[in-house]
Amino acid sequence: MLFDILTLFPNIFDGYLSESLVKNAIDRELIRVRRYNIRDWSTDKHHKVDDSPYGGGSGMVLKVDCVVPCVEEVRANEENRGRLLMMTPQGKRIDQKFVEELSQEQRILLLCGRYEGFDERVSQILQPEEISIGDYVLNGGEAAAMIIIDAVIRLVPGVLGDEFSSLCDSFSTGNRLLEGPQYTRPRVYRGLEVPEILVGGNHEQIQQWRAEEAVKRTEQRRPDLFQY
Ligand code: 6GU
Repeated sequence: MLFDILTLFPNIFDGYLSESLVKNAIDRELIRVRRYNIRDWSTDKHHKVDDSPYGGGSGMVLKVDCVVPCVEEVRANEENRGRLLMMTPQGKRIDQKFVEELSQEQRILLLCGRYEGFDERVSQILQPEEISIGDYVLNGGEAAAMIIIDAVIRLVPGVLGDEFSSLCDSFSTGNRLLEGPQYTRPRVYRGLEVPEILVGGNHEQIQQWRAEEAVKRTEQRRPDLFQY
């Protein structure tokens, strides 16, 4: 799976891409992540990428004549044109179902904005899928792009050690429950004991207990997910 990130701040991703599961997935060539600096497509002698809005108002708007050529060139550098996602708080709010859908793609392009947003003609010309990660405003789309990559690669075969574990994720297709409590050693800490049933070794009973705890927790914390 190939991710192309188009951003004004490619270095924001350095830490994320160089640690843990993501690094491992890249090293094992299960995913590829390429970054492009939108500024490299500025034709202006000062490498300007934004300008003040027509009609006045605060903030700066990303210039259509940088963003469109950037996306078009990056898109054309592979046979597969990929799925173009524009990060914006005005987009469709994504969920696990959308993430599952993305995990089936060969190529995903993540267009990250900064400042007050993109010139409207970027959307008119490129017709990206505009997506949001929730009802709050970020300074830029970069954090959202990392969240999307993070959620999607869990579902790419081989990325997690245990294929089963992403199938059991809360919010996945076929699972509308939060997970119940988990414990590891020590068995007693500050007087708090691990539930007896988990150390008893009866796997049927343990499964049963976990299923009940998952239901309880979902009822308590996310009644909106819970359907009887
Ligand atoms: Cl995807 N981008 C920005 N800039 N803000 C957001 C967002 C995305 N999702 C929620 N807020």
